[in-house]
Amino acid sequence: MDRIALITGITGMAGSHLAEYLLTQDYKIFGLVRRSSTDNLWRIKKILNRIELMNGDITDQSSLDRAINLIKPNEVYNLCAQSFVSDSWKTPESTFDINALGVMRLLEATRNFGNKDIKIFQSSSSEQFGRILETPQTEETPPYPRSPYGISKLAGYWIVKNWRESYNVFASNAISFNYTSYRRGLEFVERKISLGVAKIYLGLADCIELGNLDAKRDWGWAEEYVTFFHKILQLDEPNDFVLATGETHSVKEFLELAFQYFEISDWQRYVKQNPKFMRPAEVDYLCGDATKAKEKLGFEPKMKFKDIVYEMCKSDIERLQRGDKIE
Ligand code: GDR
Repeated sequence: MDRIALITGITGMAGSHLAEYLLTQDYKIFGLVRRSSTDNLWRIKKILNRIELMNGDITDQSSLDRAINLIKPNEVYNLCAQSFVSDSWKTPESTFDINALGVMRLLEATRNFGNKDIKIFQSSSSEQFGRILETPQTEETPPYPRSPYGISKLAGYWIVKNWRESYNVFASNAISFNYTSYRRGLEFVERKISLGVAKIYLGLADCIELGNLDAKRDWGWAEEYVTFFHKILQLDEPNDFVLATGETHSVKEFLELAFQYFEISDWQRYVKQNPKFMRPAEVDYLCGDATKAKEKLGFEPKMKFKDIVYEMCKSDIERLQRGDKIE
């Protein structure tokens, strides 16, 4: 019999890639969507006829109870989030409501349903390490979040651990470092760069405005990472894993490579720094150590930094040249 997966955040980058992957593994897939995300279906357009969408909201306990009761999933992947760190200073309460209390509600919904065999995956974040206390960061590195977003994700992470220890449920975290793909939202720095530089190349823009170019991140590829979200739930025991490449690069290096892809050498003249894009508190440096995931899951990311930058640039120039709607 097919296994049943419920994905929250299915309209997002990670959710859409995970849904596609689980289809190849013969899952029946349900996606929980808010009414407002139904006009945001471009990432799952290709698979809409192979999945089922159900209205629900991570901030509404009764809608989660109803979804779990109706779907009776074997696996639940919680990928919905207010995922833009910058916005979390503007909407701290709703960020916490979605990213932290939402996790609690989902765990309670599966507990209320009463089936202990349901496995739950929580998408946690390297933002919990914030002002890092050691390098590289592992599952054991103490947290020091630097934004309302980081705090909310850290709370979600601990909610999973506590529900696991309190109720013996199968709930696991991936502490994913930045991962991206050609489906990345326009507000995130990788996509801002790939689209911005592609527009400069085509003469559609004369500059790109960014914030802090010195921030360093450990960038991986979303299509690879989501396959390990699935693997985490196939283990015999619930557990928490850092997913990271172990390589770190600055925003500036991302920019340099993007301009290199388009063979533009004097790139500095096209880049403006705008204080609007600086954050009240910054995460300066992240670099993950995924040894545990390597050992227990066979995690070995193949897409390297340059491949990632080039792939994103390629996708954006093709979209612009085809005249696609940019989203
Ligand atoms: P991040 O991603 O905060 O790491 O969280 P983001 O792409 O927003 O920022 C990365 C770094 O780039 C710097 N930066 C800019 N960022 C944006 N968005 N726009 C700019 O113009 C800009 N200029 C410089 C930022 O200051 C920052 O240092 C991502 C999200 O996907 C989270 O949901 C996820 O949990 C973490 O990664 C792991």
